[in-house]
Amino acid sequence: MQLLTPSGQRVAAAGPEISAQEIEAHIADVTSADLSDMYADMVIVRRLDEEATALQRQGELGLWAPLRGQEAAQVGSARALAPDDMAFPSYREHGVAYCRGVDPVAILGLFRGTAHGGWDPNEHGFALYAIVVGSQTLHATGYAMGVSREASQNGWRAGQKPAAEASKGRAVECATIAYFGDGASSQGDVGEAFGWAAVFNAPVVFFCQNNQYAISEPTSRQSRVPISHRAAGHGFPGVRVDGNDVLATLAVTRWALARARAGEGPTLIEAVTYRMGAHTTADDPTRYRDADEVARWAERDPLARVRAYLTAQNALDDAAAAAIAARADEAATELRRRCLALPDPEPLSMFDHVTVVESGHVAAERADLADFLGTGDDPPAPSSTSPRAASAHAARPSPARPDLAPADSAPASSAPASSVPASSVPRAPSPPGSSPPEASLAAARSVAPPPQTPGPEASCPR
Ligand SMILES: Cc1ncc(C[n+]2csc(CCOP(=O)(O)OP(=O)(O)O)c2C)c(N)n1
Ligand SMILES: [Mg+2]
Repeated sequence: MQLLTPSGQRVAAAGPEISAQEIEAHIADVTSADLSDMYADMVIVRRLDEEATALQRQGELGLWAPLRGQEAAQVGSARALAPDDMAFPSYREHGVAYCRGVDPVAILGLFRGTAHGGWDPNEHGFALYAIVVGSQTLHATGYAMGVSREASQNGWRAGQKPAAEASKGRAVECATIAYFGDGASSQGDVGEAFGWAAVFNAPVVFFCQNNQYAISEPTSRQSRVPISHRAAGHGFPGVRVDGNDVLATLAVTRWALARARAGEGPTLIEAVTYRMGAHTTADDPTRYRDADEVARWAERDPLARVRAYLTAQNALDDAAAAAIAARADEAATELRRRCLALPDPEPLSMFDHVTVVESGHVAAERADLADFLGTGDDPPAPSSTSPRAASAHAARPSPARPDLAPADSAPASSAPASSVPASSVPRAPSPPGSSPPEASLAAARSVAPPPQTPGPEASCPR
């Protein structure tokens, strides 16, 4: 389904699941000014993405997953969300994050290694990034099932109408959306999420950005049919939309979210788009795809068509476009400044929020790192003579920033002896139910000795 052609022509669209009338009804309120705002979002998001890529190339981020080419799929779908809706992203949804009000520097902290999460999912209706491909579709389905249950327990909410057929489920106040990729569609988790969402009529939208690749694997290696067709086998609608068309993406996502809110259950949207850049900055796409293919997709650029349409409508002139570009540059400069100012965390703090009650193997890893940093029980050997430290350091590339240098050479990384003495490192959690989590955590921290010899848990793969 497409509403804006690559050259910026406004066309009508309909599909087997949605009539043209229905689609138009979902965007009847969208003015040229609204579309211009979405264009600005896309320009800014692309510019921030470029800045993050540059920061990675300069050694300031460990990795970056560029979104270039997917701006319309992300901005169009995110702008369809209501504030109370909940989005479950993968690791490339920087445009959705931007629209949900997540501070871009919080995302950079994740890729710089200064944060494990970076934002409060409840505050933004935007869960933490999921690196385990496809896992977030299960989280989203579970969340949506919880929303349904809450609605059932509380009865109909004010302002909500029951679904036309009561058997189809209850109306809910907030809908859930799960973002995933074409590659993720082959994961068992995603199939399970589809199955559960279908039979429990969960108010969830599965939003697949088919960007044509899962790292180097083309979509043809994931499915013999369009990914949207998979929904039929589960008993819910699947829609294929031009993911480089922000207006069509907005319309289709609004339609699917409305179905969810009305108690009509899940929808699968396949947004057909293209990852213009590398999978991540650790990838070289020239090894597996032709320049011709990239050039063909560049002609379908999601920003260019909106600009062409708005220009033809006299809703965006060169001066207004230049002002948007200047805003984007300012945002990028500010992002860089704040990224470089992010404080390095105390190294052992990485273990603090893994679980409520620390498990034995996390405790062992904590002790191991404390030992490595010279804060353990054993008197720290001079780093220069420590074979483990020496080999670890030899294996690490020289950091671009002196303050990220290995522990023995960087005061900022050398944890003070008082930070977490190894003698207070917990070994194993208290039995479940023996005490409230906080109490058992405190008890575990103060009582349990560190493992003296690595047990089976301590030898888990790193
Ligand atoms: C369960 C799991 N398997 C493998 C990986 C390694 N991996 C990271 S990204 C990726 C490709 C995912 O492709 P796709 O779902 O199309 O998303 P895209 O990166 O294109 O946005 C893979 C296989 C992982 N992170 N998690
Ligand atoms: Mg992909």
